[in-house]
Amino acid sequence: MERTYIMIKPDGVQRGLIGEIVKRFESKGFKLVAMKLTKPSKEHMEEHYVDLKEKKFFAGLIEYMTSGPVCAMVWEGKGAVVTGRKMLGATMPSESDPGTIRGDLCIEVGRNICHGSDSVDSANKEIAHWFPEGICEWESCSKAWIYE
Ligand code: DAT
Ligand code: MG
Repeated sequence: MERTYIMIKPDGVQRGLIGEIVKRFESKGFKLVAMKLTKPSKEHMEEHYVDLKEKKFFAGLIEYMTSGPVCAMVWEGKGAVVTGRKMLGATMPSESDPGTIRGDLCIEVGRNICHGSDSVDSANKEIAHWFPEGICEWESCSKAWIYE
């Protein structure tokens, strides 16, 4: 089953939005298989966003992302990567549709409250980067009521 790395950024944690975001993924039918609150180091965060290191907003992005705890999660389910991105909404909150997490809950790109893997390949890399200890394998009793 596909897995995606979803992270609530420091602004989402500070604004008390962990429950709201977790609720959306749970209600959808995805299964939570890893979760922790952690304050990432600069090096750890730079590695996570290594593909953006040439961008002019990179330094500000790292400062923001290391300014407080993040809620790191792995969610599992059919199409979790693509659907997870749709649930987050567009990167720019001004372009995120109402009904999406960013569309409903934030205003600025530099405070867009959540991260989601953009491909299965990056999900696997991000899960290994954030959860080197591994994830929690478990069977959900609602599986037969979510999948046919
Ligand atoms: P996403 O988080 O939707 O995958 P991304 O990977 O292109 O988007 O960028 C990572 C984060 O960097 C994004 O969530 C917020 C920040 N960012 C992206 N574009 C930006 C910009 N033009 N100005 C400021 N911050 C930006
Ligand atoms: Mg991205």
